[in-house]
Amino acid sequence: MYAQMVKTDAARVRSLDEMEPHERAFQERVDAGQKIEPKEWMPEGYRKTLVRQISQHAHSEIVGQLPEGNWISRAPTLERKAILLAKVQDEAGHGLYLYCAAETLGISRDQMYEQLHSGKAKYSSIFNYPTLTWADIGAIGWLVDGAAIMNQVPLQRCSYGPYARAMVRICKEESFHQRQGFDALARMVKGTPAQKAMVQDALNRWWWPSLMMFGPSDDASVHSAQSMAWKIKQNSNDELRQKFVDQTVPQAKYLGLTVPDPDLKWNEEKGGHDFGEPDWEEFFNVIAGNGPCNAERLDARKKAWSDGAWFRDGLTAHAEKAADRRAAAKIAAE
Ligand code: FAQ
Repeated sequence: MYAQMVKTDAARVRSLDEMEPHERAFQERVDAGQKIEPKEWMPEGYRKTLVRQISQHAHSEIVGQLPEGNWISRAPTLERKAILLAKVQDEAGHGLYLYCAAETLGISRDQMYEQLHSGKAKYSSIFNYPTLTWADIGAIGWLVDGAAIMNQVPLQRCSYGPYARAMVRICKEESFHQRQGFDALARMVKGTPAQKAMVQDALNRWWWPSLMMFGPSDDASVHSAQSMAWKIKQNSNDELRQKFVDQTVPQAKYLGLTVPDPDLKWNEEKGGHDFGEPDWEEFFNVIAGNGPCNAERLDARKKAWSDGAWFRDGLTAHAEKAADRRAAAKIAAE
C-alpha cells in the first residue's frame, strides 16, 4: 500500500533519443563522468532535484545536532564530552557547506530555512527518535554515522561539482564520528552487565530506524531512477542498505550484541545477509511529521531562528553601514 502511495508520481527516465539537443548534450556530459558546475546550463528537473536533496541533507545535519547536543552536559568523562562537543560542531559545519552548495543553485539560505520551518522540506527520519541513554550516543556514531557514510561516500562522485566537493570533507569527518561511537560502545560492553544491557537496548531501538535512513525500498523510491540517470545518486536505496547490513552485522558480533532481526542470516549464494523488512508504515509516518520527536525538533529549530533575529539584524545593519562607507569613500576619492 505504501509502495503504491509513494510511487504514483514517479517520473519515467527519458532516453537520449527523446531529449532536446541541449538536454542530450548535458546527459552525454554526465554519462562521460564530467562535473556540472553552477553557471552551466542544466535541466530544471536536475536543479530542483539537487536543491531538494542538498537542502534536505543540510537540514539533517543541523537538526541532527539536537539528539546528541542533548547529552553534551551529561557525558560520562571529560574526554567523551570533548569528543561529543567536537562532533556536534562538525555537524554544524557540514550543514553550512551543504547550504552553500545548495545556494549555488539559486535558492537562498532564508528560503531553505523557511521550507524547513514550514514543514515543506524534509530532514532525515532518524533524527526524530529520542536519545534516552548514553549508549544512544555511541549508537548514533556507530550506526547513524555509519549509515550516513555508506550513503555519502558515493555522493563524492555526484555529477554536481559543489555537492561532490562538499562531500569529500564531510566524509572524512564522518568516519571519525563513526569510530568514536563504536569506541564508546566497545568500552561500555566491557563494563558492568547493566552497561552492556544498555548498549543492547540502544541497538534494539536504533537498528531499524538506521536501516530506514537509506529511504524507501527501490520499488517505492520515486526519485532514484532519474537521480541515478543524472548520476546524483550512484546506488539505489536497497543496494546501500544491503551494504550497511553486511558491514555492520560483524561489528555487532564483535561487540557481543544481538541484531534485533529474527530474519537475519548469511546467504552464501548472494554473498550477503538476508534481513527483515523495516516497518515502512512507521517510516512514512515519521517523514510525514508524526515521529516521536518531530514536533520537538522543529520547535527547537524555529526557536533558534527567532532567538537569532537580533544577531541577523545586527549583521545586516553592519553590512549596510560598511557598504555606505565604502560608497562615500569612493565618491570622495573621485
Ligand atoms: N528521511 O525517492 P526517494 C547524517 C523521502 S546525514 C526523510 O528514495 P531520494 C549525518 C525523500 O526525500 C543524513 N525523508 O528519495 C549526521 C522523498 O521525499 P520528497 C541525511 C526521506 O531523495 C549523523 C521520499 O522520501 N543524509 O546523518 C528519507 O532519491 C549524525 C521518497 O524517497 C542525506 O540526506 C529519510 N531517511 O533518496 C548528522 C543524504 N528517505 O523529497 C548528525 C543525501 C527518503 O520527494 C548526527 N540524501 N525520504 O518529499 C540522499 O541520499 C537521498 O535523498 C535519500 C533519499 C537516500 C535520503
